[in-house]
Amino acid sequence: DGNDGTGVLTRPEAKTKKPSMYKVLMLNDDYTPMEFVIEVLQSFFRMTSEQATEVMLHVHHKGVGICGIFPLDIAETKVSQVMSYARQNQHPLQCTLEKE
Ligand code: TYC
Repeated sequence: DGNDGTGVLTRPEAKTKKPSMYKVLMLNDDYTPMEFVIEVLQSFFRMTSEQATEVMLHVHHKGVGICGIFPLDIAETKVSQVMSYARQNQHPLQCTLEKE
């Protein structure tokens, strides 16, 4: 198969190829309440209140943080859900995607 000279024809790496993964990022702003960000992280990313608080504070201090890493379709759905929920509640919270 070109790797070990045994002429084996199977290519396990081709069969087990993983999908590209995407980071869902949360961006800081000056207006969205901390409690709202924590609620979003718990509702849409299945975090405990402790995990959600940790991620929210990281974003608050560093400007950006990772909510999770997902296949593209899931990541896109998470971003839409967060953006829609933030808009419904009139918060400027921004969420975006980045290829891992
Ligand atoms: N900076 C916001 C505040 O002081 C809190 C906040 C944290 C907003 C994380 C957005 O993604 C965010 N109320």
